[in-house]
Amino acid sequence: MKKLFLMGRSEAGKTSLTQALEGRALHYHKTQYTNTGAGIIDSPGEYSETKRCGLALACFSFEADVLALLMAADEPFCVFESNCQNFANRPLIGIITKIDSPFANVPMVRSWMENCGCERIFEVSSFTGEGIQALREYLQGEPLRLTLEQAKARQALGLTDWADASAYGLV
Ligand SMILES: Nc1nc2c(ncn2[C@@H]2O[C@H](COP(=O)(O)OP(=O)(O)O)[C@@H](O)[C@H]2O)c(=O)[nH]1
Ligand SMILES: [Mg+2]
Repeated sequence: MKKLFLMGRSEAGKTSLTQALEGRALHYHKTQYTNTGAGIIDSPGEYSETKRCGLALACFSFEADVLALLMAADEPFCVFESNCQNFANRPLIGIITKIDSPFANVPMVRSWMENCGCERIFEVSSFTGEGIQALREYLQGEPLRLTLEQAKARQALGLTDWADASAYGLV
């Protein structure tokens, strides 16, 4: 099982998604500090919204196997910069939450996530349960471990470290 780190602005749906992935009933709880459980690290939105706190996200990321940017499908703007996968040395995925919202604009949020460098994008609703199983399946199994040489070979091809490079003869 891969350990997942959730980051995103307040109200993006991180804590609800944690509860949904863990099979718990949803209840609102303001996240006051970074919580770590067996499989998920949930951070307060302020870390993603405040420049001075943003560095802490990089520190927390070292405790996880997969990093996720969370954005609600009805968010009006994106707080993450382009190519922000550069701060990470773990796979970075995007999770679009609240796809059940009547104000959802999934293609727009998807384009923000692609711009951020997310290598996979999941669409979920913690309310209806849609997409949760696909995310659980992705988290199954052991995390991919790369050697320095494997990472450098991918970088030489202009690929992200975690890209599936089998088409280039790399394992
Ligand atoms: N419509 C909808 N609302 C959601 C969903 N997930 C969370 N919310 C609501 O969004 C608000 C913020 O959720 P929360 O999980 O606390 O966000 P966090 O600040 O990122 O941890 C709460 O009022 C939730 O009930 C969802 O899948 N669909
Ligand atoms: Mg929270």
